[in-house]
Amino acid sequence: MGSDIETGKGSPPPGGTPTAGFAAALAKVAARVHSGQRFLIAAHARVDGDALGAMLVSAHGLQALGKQVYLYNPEPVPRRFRFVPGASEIRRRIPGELRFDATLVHDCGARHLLGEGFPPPAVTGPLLILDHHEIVSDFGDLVLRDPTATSAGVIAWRLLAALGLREETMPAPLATALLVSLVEDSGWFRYPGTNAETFRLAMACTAAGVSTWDVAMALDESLSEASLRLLTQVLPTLERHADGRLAVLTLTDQMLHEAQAAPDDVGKLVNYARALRGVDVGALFTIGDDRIYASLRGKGRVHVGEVASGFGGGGHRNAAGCTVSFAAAPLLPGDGVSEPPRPSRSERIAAARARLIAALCEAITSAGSELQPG
Ligand SMILES: [Mn+2]
Repeated sequence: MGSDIETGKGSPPPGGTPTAGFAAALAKVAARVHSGQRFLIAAHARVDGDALGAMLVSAHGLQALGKQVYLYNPEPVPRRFRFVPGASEIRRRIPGELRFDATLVHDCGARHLLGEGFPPPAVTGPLLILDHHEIVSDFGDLVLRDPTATSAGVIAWRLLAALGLREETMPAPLATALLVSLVEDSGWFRYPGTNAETFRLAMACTAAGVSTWDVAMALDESLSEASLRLLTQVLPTLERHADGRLAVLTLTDQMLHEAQAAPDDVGKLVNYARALRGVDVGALFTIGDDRIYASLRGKGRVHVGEVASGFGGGGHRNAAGCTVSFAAAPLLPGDGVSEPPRPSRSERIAAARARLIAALCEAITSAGSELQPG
């Protein structure tokens, strides 16, 4: 104990003290929203608690300001988030006749994360990006991004505050959505991204009447039995690499089938890998039809967002994700007489896994084994 504090590692970033660049972007985005009337509210596909919470912060806030909103996400809302007021209003399609003055895109650092069916500019109007990712490939017409913000919900709130909403009179449905975004992206106020602004906004949420226990019950105390059966399938897949500093768990369709589980039941399996003593990076490899989805979690020493970006993904220092295709494998060299042998599916999966593991081991090794300041 104590070494983290002595080296300054893990001390919260300033947060809540936006840079001059952020303040300028905030003024521009606020002016754009002020002058518009109809807004599309969007976020990255496969919504997590922050993406969904941030969308609903904006939706409730803009409605309080007299604007019209339409909420869109290409996939169904995971069961554990359906209690958040307004979640049932999220639609998977946009009626053809709708046109928007602008679209607020939440918690998204890259265009492709919006999904393939994201509507064209003629429908969306300008894209206003409200984000807090550090590793991004920029897109959108105006970008409001602060990597020191705990969650995208915080950015959404800062915009509403610039438009005149006040913490003291936060509507309860908005406060529920904001608290969900805060607790999901801060790990209930544990991760290094937790700062004074996180607690100040959480206090405003509780003052608005939101119960942390009700939120915790809905998010974390309502597991399905299938999710526990799935745990018994996934935990035995544990592998350690890099002298134990990398822990990998693997999830396959077969395991979901055996556990009679749905994707909703996967939950936060990757955290079991990270939580092990001696681990710097925990990973969950979900094997899809033609790609591996890698969910990466760090403890501060290794920048998993940089590893993910090497595979076209992105995220934060301690939480990131990427996909590695194993569909388009090149033909192996043949003997020139018979058909060249094609690698089997399991060989292609093994090759994709090996690339991921090699990149993670390299990042772990180059990060060194001593805690570095900052
Ligand atoms: Mn987020």
